[in-house]
Amino acid sequence: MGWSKVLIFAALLVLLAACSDDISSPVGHEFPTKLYPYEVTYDAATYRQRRDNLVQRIPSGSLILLTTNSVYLRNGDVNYDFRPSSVFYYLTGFDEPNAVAVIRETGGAPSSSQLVMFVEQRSGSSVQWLGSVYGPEGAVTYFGADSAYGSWMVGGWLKQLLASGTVGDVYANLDDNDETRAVFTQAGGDTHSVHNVDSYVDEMRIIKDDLEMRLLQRAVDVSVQAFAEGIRSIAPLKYEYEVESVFDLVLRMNGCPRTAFTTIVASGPNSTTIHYTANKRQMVSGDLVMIDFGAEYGYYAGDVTRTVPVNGTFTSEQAAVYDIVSTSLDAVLAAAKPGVSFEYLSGLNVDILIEGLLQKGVITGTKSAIISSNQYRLYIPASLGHSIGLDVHDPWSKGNYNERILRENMVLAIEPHLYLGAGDLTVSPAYRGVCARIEEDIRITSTGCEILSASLPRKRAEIEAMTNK
Ligand SMILES: [Mn+2]
Repeated sequence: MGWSKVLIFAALLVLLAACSDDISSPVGHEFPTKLYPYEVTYDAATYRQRRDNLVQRIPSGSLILLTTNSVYLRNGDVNYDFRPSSVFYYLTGFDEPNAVAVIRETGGAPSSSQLVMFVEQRSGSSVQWLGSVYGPEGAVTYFGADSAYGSWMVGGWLKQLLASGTVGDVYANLDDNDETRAVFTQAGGDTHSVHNVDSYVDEMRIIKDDLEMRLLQRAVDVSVQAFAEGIRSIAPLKYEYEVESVFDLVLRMNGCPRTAFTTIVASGPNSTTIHYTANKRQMVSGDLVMIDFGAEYGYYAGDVTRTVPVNGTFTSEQAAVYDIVSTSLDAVLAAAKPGVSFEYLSGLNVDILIEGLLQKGVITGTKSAIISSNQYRLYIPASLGHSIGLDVHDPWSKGNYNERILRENMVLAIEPHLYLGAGDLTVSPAYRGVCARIEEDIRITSTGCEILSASLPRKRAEIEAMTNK
């Protein structure tokens, strides 16, 4: 290395040191939610805006009570990794365990929100063993709390407030975290009506804001990169978990702490099990392997599926089934735009898939009879898709989401599939046990949709070209 290079290298080190100073907090804790080297995603204004939005949706004078996950025991003295509750995180951006948030409106027109937080405090040997936490000071400085206290104070504080006669009904994240009701009851909350706030927050979560879009795109990008490496690693005689390990490596190398859900690597006969997660079979030439994988980045979920021939070439039956699914996906993506109902897209998907099966002689009968008798559910057992976000099956999945009308900035996973059972006598023998699913993540734009996972090929010939032949 010449002197000029040494100087450039030294200058880079100084620059990196300066960057890392920018993202450190004075309380000796890493800046909130530093998810990727030198990328700061914490955005207090966005979370405040969500709280302001929420208080305008629920009756005036109400109190919103939110808790997040604890750290849960796995076995012995080993804990599961902590992951915040989604509704709590959506409204606070706070990602330490055992915290409570109380949100109230400030009054005025339009009304805005006030946030009181109760967070973990550490000192002495607990800092030595576990590291520092934000503490009440950090909750105010970085998370926009108007006031903050140690977690141990929440019971007394809440009891006093509920007894003051200034609080109307209580809205709590009851589904999001099952510890919220206990906090409420311990504070003598029986005197107040408690409602579930989750459905109000769910309506907000369905439309993604700019911060969410950035995190979702990153989660999808890492997922796509994992597929690019993972598909290359598929070969006869490899075990399913070997392929899974390649996905996991790419995930961790990209700053993602974990997958958004348990990875499915389902080869051969396992592919007929929709949620197969054991991933321990040795794959053989002639199998198809269905891989459903999603990275979690900044607590947002990617969710992508590809179906790949283990030896690099689809058989003619596998190719026929794959192409039917691929044709339907193309049609659904072309039709997805604001104003279109999810029910319409689901119907379009079923029409195309059943027509394809009939045309190829995979099944016999008439399309109308197969649909009206629900026979089609044998081959299309799952939904066409779902919303993704902080949860891989985002709130959209609750209730009758078929009635949902697509709107701009909804983000959906679209996953047409055909599952032809190994023992299904309605299916022509050569096609029994053949399953294919292809899943893309999309954002609804003002005029159509943008495929967030577009850089991962999905056409049959492209998939064949990607495999390790
Ligand atoms: Mn999915």
